Amino acid sequence: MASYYRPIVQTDAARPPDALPLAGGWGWFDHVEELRRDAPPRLMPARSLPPEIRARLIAPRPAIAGLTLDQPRIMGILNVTPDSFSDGGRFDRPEAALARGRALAEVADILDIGGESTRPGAAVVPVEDEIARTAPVIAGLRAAGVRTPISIDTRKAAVARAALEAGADLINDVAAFTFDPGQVQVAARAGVPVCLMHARGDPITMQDDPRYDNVLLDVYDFLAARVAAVEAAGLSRSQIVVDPGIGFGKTVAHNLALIRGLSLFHGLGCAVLLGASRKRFIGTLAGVAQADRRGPGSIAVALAAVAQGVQFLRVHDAAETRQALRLDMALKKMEQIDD
Ligand code: HH2
Repeated sequence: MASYYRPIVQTDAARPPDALPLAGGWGWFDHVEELRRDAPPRLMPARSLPPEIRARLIAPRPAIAGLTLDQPRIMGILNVTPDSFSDGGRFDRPEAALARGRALAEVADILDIGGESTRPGAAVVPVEDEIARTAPVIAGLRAAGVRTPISIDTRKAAVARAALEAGADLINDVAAFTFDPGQVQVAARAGVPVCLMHARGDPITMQDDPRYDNVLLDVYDFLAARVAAVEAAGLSRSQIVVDPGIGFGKTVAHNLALIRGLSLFHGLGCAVLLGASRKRFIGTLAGVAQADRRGPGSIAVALAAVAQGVQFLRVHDAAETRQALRLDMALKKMEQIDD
């Protein structure tokens, strides 16, 4: 049975001389947790890691869409939809979407624009409608002088193509390029970075009793296979972001297991993204029914992800997350303090 290695990430300034840097970022590790399907987890020193995994864990991640990954990056969500689970209908008129996009660009490192809700139970949006919702907003932001990188959140090649033509820089696909066979070619031809997210089933059925043998290892294996597939289609591993897909075919326990184990995904040699913002498990655990009141719980999860070296945080509350990150980075001695 295969072994998987999860670095035990630390950020303390007191660091042993043989500690290894994690992915060129703010974390380091000198121990890893060895995980197997047929045995209990075991702690082992990082010096005993297989060389290939060691190399993937420590290699600095190249910039993605111009963003260096030596610090956590905020991906601000702009849903141009009538029905997204927490902000549906708020920004689906072009003027509202543009105003929101310009405000978000002030605080987020990258904007993620989506025209199809993928909340549990959501139906597929026709391609023309999805293009009509997203491409004009991207073009409008560019025309207004917004230079912040833009990600298009879509499963569909035609939508991604129109978005890239309008000025988008990254394709974020919640189906990890399994929904539309043309999607990978759009990315390969344009040479843009991509985000591959794990989902179990499609949005209509994904929350119907999801089961895994071992959720952390199953999601890791899925992402490893998808990274290999898009690499084979011509994309470079250094331009792939991986995401365990919180809430996409997962129970509360599955989501928690994935968040606790996030640093495992650095072993894929890719930047890691987490999208937990305002999701249902936060409401369940915190007892908050209204999605737009789940900001504090979302920030708690975001900081837990940063503690595991996660490079991208996909969030609704970008300004609040930025504030929390500034403090977190200052406490980790990552921020220049001038006073
Ligand atoms: N979650 C949503 C949509 N896109 N992309 C990535 N990479 N990771 C995620 O976790 C993720 C995602 C769902 O959240 P939201 O966009 O707020 O809602 P909706 O799908 O209802 O528009």
